[in-house]
Amino acid sequence: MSNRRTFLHSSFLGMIGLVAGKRTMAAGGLDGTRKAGKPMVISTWDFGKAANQAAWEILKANGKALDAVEAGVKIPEADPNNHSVGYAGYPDRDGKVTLDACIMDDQGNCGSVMCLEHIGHPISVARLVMEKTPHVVLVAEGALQFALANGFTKQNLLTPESEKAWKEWLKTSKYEPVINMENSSYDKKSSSAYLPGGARNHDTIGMLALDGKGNLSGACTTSGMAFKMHGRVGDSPIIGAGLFVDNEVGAATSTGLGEEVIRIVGSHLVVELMRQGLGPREACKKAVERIVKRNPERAKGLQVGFLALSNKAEFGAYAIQNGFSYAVRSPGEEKIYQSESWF
Ligand code: SD4
Repeated sequence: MSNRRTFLHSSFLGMIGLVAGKRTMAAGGLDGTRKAGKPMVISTWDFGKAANQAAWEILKANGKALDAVEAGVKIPEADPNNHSVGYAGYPDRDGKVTLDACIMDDQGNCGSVMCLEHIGHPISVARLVMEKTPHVVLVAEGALQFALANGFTKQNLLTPESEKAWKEWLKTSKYEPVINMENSSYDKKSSSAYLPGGARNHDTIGMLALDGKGNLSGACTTSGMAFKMHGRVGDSPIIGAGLFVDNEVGAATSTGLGEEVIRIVGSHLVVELMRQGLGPREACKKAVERIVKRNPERAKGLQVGFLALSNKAEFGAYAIQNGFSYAVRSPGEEKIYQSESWF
């Protein structure tokens, strides 16, 4: 009897999911579903496309979602044209490049590094924290010491271009997030045109993957908000805020102004809303609503975007402002979607 009830309940939720999926597809292809059993990977912003490709190489060879997300986000981490992740990330106000990253697998294992300097692939250090220590988080000097002890080598992450941007910023030292800085700063030569006297809201890559065995994993890595206070940590390396994975339900990640995401423990909220039966897009929208409702006037000047993937390969996103994009790679698709937004 109880099995039957469970079956009826899940069938009903499944139907809601299908109907919701169809409705949003019809409304402009902003949300979608894929057949379970087929791998897929999604990630934040336009540059997610190149990252997805690296993850896809692993997924299509029947590899694990965990390996796929690590390999995927290493692409923007090493990209000198990406000023919001890894090498060439914009520094903090003291001129130091400090990186944040976390990773989570289908078993609920997770690892994180915060405020890590001199190491170009913080995501791989986060994975080692997960696999080799009894802890979840290592920060700053301790994280660096752990990385060096495990074979990583020190690297200068501040490129001449990022240094120039920082020096330009020092002339005014304004500290305000810039909406959708992630896409506007990507692959553009740094110049005063991109430094209009304000500190900028960096970008982040958040990546979620479902492998052929139906297991989920996620990774999130960033240099954080440009020209932040030294020691500032955003949502990205915080499990539950910038990333959350629950193999029973789905996974979520976030980008944008991390302080707002931390306040609502955003990615965990999205996954829990999915557990209650909302589709990924609807769950992301509810999380956005939580931020907007707190202060609707202030929300007009903020950007936060959520991206989610269910264990049935349904995906969706929602942002406060127009302009948040995400990249999808699956057996039949390689595409950049524009997220719907509150404003
Ligand atoms: C942070 N969420 O450090 C990151 C930055 C980001 O788009 O994602 N910007 O707050």
